[in-house]
Amino acid sequence: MTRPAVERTFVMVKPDGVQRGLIGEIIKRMEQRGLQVVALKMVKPSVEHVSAHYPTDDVWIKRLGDKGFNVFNELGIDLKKAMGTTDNLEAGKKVRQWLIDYMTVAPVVAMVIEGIHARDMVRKIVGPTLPNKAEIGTIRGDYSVDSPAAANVEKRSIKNLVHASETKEEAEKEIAHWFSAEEIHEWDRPDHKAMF
Ligand code: IDP
Ligand code: MG
Repeated sequence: MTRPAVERTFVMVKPDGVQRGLIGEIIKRMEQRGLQVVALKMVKPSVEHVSAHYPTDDVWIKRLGDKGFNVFNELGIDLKKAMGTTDNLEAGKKVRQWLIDYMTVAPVVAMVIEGIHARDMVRKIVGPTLPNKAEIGTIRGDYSVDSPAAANVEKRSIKNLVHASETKEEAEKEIAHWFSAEEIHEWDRPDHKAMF
């Protein structure tokens, strides 16, 4: 952690990734890019733990509502019919609850990933939130197909295999939420000396 470009980020294989046997594939894609696992564990999280993992502020919840609203607007689907509301905060609250239900059905694999620009690198490897819009070559683009149009009408979260922190603040909060300092390891990958 001595070089300024080296960052840590929090990554989690979600229950669908675990249930589909994709733990190894997901970790492989980060390791092959030159990122390093510095903490790792399988956990069956409680509702309370998952609820505290996701932000509770209105800005974040509205953004969650908007992700589905944008898709419904694109498809010309009536927001009231699809989500029961035209208010992005109300819609976001519903999605947040579905997300907590999804994240607690099976174990997850939580990890801390370290490396050059680790947050951005991991988000690129994972791909954007909506699997139907994720590019081929990303984890979500190669292994998932879900969309708000499919998920929201069934009152469930989008299944997109992986969670990855979006900002520095999110990464710091999430690492501390899932790992103690003793569970995070300082170690060197000798091959990285040939990479950067
Ligand atoms: P991210 O996982 O790409 O960072 P966020 O916007 O932080 O995406 O949303 C958290 C999670 O909420 C997503 O990964 C997805 O599982 C779920 N989600 C987001 N938008 C919707 C939606 O419109 N319907 C159902 N689930 C959603
Ligand atoms: Mg997010």
